[in-house]
This record gives sequence, C-alpha cells and structure tokens, in this order.
Amino acid sequence: MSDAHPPLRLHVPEPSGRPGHPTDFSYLRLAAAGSVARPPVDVSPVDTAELAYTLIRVLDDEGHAVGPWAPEADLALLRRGLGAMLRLRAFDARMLIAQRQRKISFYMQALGEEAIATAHALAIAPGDMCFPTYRQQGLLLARDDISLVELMCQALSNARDPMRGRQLPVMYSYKRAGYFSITGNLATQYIQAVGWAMASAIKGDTKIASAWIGDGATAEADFHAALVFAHVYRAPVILNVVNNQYAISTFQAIAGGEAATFAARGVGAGIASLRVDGNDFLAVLAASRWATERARANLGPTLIEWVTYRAGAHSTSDDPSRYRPADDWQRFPLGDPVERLRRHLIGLGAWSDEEHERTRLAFEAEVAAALKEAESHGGALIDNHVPPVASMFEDVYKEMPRHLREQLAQARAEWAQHGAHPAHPADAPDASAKEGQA
Ligand SMILES: Cc1ncc(C[n+]2csc(CCOP(=O)(O)OP(=O)(O)O)c2C)c(N)n1
Repeated sequence: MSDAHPPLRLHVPEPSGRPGHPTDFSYLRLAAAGSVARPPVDVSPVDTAELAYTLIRVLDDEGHAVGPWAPEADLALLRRGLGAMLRLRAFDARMLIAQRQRKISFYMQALGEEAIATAHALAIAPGDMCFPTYRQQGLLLARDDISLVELMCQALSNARDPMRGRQLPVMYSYKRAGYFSITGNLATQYIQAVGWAMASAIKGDTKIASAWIGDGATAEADFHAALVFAHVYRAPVILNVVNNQYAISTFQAIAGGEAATFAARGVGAGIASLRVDGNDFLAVLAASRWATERARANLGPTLIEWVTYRAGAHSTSDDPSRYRPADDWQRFPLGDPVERLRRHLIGLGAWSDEEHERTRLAFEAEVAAALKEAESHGGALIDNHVPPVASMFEDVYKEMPRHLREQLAQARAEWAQHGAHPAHPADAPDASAKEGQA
C-alpha cells in the first residue's frame, strides 16, 4: 500500500431525514416561481443544460401564476384539472380502505403526485400512447374515458375484470384510452415507449408516446438504453421521470447520486431536458405542452424530471414510518398540488371553499356508489371468484394454436385428477371435449 494515498472508500448517499429527525430538504435544487427562462421548442438539447439543474415553477407562494412558463389555460380547463385531482384523491382513499377491509389484495395511491398525471393527460391528445407505471392512474381519471366501476372491477379481480385476474390490482390496460398495459418490471416502460414512438414515426403517423418511470427505476439499464434510441432517432416521445424522493424505502440519491439531477441524465444523452415543480399544476401543463409540441414537430424527445413527494406509503404492503419522518409531506417545500391549484383559482374568483367542499363530497359519494356497484359483481376476496383455467391460455393469439389447446386440455385433466373441484364450470373435465365438438 502506498503511503501517498489514503485507503480507497465508497460513498453511500444518506437520506437527510429519518424517523424522529426532520428532513433537511435543502438538497432539493429549488428556484423561485417565474425565474426560469422558457426557450423556444426548437432549442438545441445542449442549451437545456441549465434547465436540467434548476426548477421550472409557475405558481408562487400566494397562488399567482408568474413568469414565462405561465400557460394559456382557460378557467374551465383549470377547474376541470382541480376536479380531476379531487376525484383521483377520493378514488385512491376509498380503494385504500377497500384493501384494509380485505376486499382487494393490494393498492397503490398517487397521493401528493396528482398534478403530474392529471395535467399531463390534459396536454396530450387522444391517440397518443402512455406507457405508465402503477402510479399514473391520474392519466385515466383526468380524461374520464374509463368508468370508475371498471377500474374497481380490475382491482377486485371479479367477473367483470377486463384483465381476467391476470394482472395485479392497479395494473390496468386500456388501448382505447392510450394507456398501455402496465408491466410490473419497471423501466421496461421506457424501451416500449421509445419503440412505439419510433414505429409511429416510421409509419408517418402523428401520434406520440409518453414514457413513465420513477426516480428509483432510472437505475435500470432499460432507462439508459431507451435514452440512446430516443436521442439517435429523435423519437417522438416524452420521457417522464417522477422524482417523488423515494423508491420504497430507498432515498432518491441512491439511484440518482448527489452531483447531478435526473433531468441531467437526459442532457448527457443529447436529449432536451427540463426539471419541473411537479406539484404545480400550471407548470406541469406548460412543460407537458412544450414537450408535446417538440415531439409533434419532429424536434425529438424531451426528458422531464417532475419533482414531487410520495405522500402515502409506497403500496399497501409498505410502512413509511419505518424509514422517514412522519411529518415529511407537511414540510415538503413544494406543498400539496391540490391546495396550490385551489388557492390559484380562488384568487382568480373562479373557485370557492364552499365549491371545493361540495365537489369533494360529491366525488366521495360517486366513488362509494361505484365501489358498491363493482362489489355487486363479486371479487377474488369477496366470493372467491376464480377465472377459468382457459383464461391463462386465451388472448395471446387470435386463434388458440394446437399446442396451447393441448396444454389447456392437460391442465383441466390434471385439475380433475387431483380431486380439486373446478372453481368455474368452464373447467369441468369434459369442457375441452365439448369445446372440440362446438
Ligand atoms: C425491474 C424491477 N426491479 C424491482 C422491482 C420491485 N419494485 C417495485 S416498485 C419499486 C420501487 C420503484 O421506485 P421508483 O422507481 O422511485 O417509483 P415510485 O414507486 O416511487 O413511484 C421496486 C424496487 C420491480 N417492480 N421491477
């Protein structure tokens, strides 16, 4: 060992807050509302380097919309956005209770992050394809394409579950609503979205893709591979990184390090990149529109880091009191997205506390009624609903090929052989034979 050098050691980033010790949020690179320049959409990616290290914000502490990023948005759109966030919050709260009541096995809330998916959904167009993770249900609720009852039937895994029990609760799939089937393997959303966007360009279509990932999952190789393809081919895609400060119990610096932002990953890959206050509905709307315009004009991809805070547990299987201060969200400098838009609209005379309360209660009632209706169709944990064995083999090919038909018959025969009662009439031992005759 040379005397000239100290022993080598690794640096392991530590969270700046722990249970019982308030978080020091000074690690967040904040900027005052209205202080960041808005470049033209044809800016060269390298000239967004500064934007990747600051924070685009529109709503100031008094709820005024200030600066060059303040979007043109009529009051009807903003009221719709606030309503959609309230509806999403009511939906999540009710589903969380349903899990605690053992009606569903699992749930994931978007509490505290509602502005991101909601405003983004209002910036993209029908036909565009989102590749979401499990925390972007706001994309579906904001555009109201899918009924709450249908979403709940998926979470209940009941007879009306469009996924027929083949996906975890919250792992929705809606081609008609531009919501690509959720993959549990994180970061795959990125390569899928970039590939879809490239295909759209190859076909000469006008539709763009929107990819979603959390801070933690950016450490996956798929994230980086997707950036290379997006940059090289200028794929028409928006690359969203939701930095909600935690990946389950792991602080964001474990995936991101402390010297660079997640937005800076994009600049390094040759991609125009923005870092945006994700709890500021107006900033999300403005940045999403900017990125959308770039993609549609063949100017290439945009990576956007949305800075926010995951206010609830990671999932119903998680207990955040074990790894972070209980009052973190109250102390988070970017506040609550619902309260910030409410304040803005009240300041404009376009909303009131009374209307807010009335709307909140109306959504609570809508959600409660929808769950009652969804439960009337049963559920895996309510009436032991089990989909037919055949559903394991269906929907892969337009027509089931012979080898799968054989496997299905074998599965049914083995089920019968082991003496198990078929949970579904379609699984009776002679069902395959009858199907053969039909
Ligand atoms: C490839 C892969 N690795 C690990 C997991 C297990 N896992 C599920 S959620 C999660 C945390 C992800 O955190 P982040 O990307 O920050 O998203 P967030 O949940 O905060 O929205 C992990 C590690 C997974 N689903 N996929």
